[in-house]
Amino acid sequence: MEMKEDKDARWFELECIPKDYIPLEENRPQNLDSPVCDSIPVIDLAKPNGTVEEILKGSQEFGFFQVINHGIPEKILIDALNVLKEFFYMQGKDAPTGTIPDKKGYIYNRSDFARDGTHLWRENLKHPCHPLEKCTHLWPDTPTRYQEVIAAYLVEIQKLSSRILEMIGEGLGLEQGYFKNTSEVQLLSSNFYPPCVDPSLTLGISPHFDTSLISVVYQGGSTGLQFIKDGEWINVGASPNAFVVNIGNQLEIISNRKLKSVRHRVVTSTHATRLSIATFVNPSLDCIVEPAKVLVNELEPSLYVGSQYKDYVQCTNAFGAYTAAILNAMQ
Ligand SMILES: O=C(O)CCC(=O)C(=O)O
Repeated sequence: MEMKEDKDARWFELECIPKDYIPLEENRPQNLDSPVCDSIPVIDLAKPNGTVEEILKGSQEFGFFQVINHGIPEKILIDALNVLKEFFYMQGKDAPTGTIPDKKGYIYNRSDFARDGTHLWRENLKHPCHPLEKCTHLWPDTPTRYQEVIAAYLVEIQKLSSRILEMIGEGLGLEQGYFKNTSEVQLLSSNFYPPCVDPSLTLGISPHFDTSLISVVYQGGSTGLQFIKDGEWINVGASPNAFVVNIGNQLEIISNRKLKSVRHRVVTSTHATRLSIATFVNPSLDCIVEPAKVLVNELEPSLYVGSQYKDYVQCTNAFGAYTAAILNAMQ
């Protein structure tokens, strides 16, 4: 690996890609010229009618949709992206990575590992967020504005995700407030993907499904997020000010597979940096997740056996190497 001359160069400022960042051939990004998908619904939440149907359509056909005119002040979004950018830039070459559960309740990782053992081309910060008032003091305290800015962001995400889940519930024919006391914005995972000299060789995040009910991603108009449709990788595209929402495994179960949890990944770019803030809206840990009773009948029998969300997370090792630490922090 050849580093640039500059003694302050970061780990990604390389002339060529180290071998341990290159997955096996069959796991590499392949076709990077995938079409930008212009047919995932971009839903205007300020519209008086039709939003529930559009959300359902996006969730059934693609497992993905975007929302605009969501009512979250732009300043809150920009502040959140900026404070995270500052956080990632402050991490020097020697910053400790990994779990620091005794000191702080967050996990920072520089180029962590994919399940196949190769490094991902990203830095990542994760922390629990529920209940907010018990978590904020455990998050990074530098930059000094971090806790305040991210707490303000998460209050808005809580409101937005409740609104979206309520609309999904309505579209599925569930009783009003179905998700109200059983869903939580549990985890924030922020990703910094620096430019990479050869994006065909590396992955920002390998293909995966989310274990959430829904995931709400703010990407500030950047690209790189892709999902699979009919065997092809499709770019989500970048609508500035929009949130990308995708259906996770728990909602696929509750909807008795009427809604789709879809595999997705992040590819890198030669010139652009991607910074994203993913928030996972999950069932409460002790919640039994199973197909909603009103969606099960003789013609459409239950496709899943119910299980407690906590057990699901443990059995599927939902957060990889950090599953135990994250579960611990969330209890
Ligand atoms: O949008 C991103 O950068 C990644 C979102 C994602 O797939 C994840 O955090 O699991």
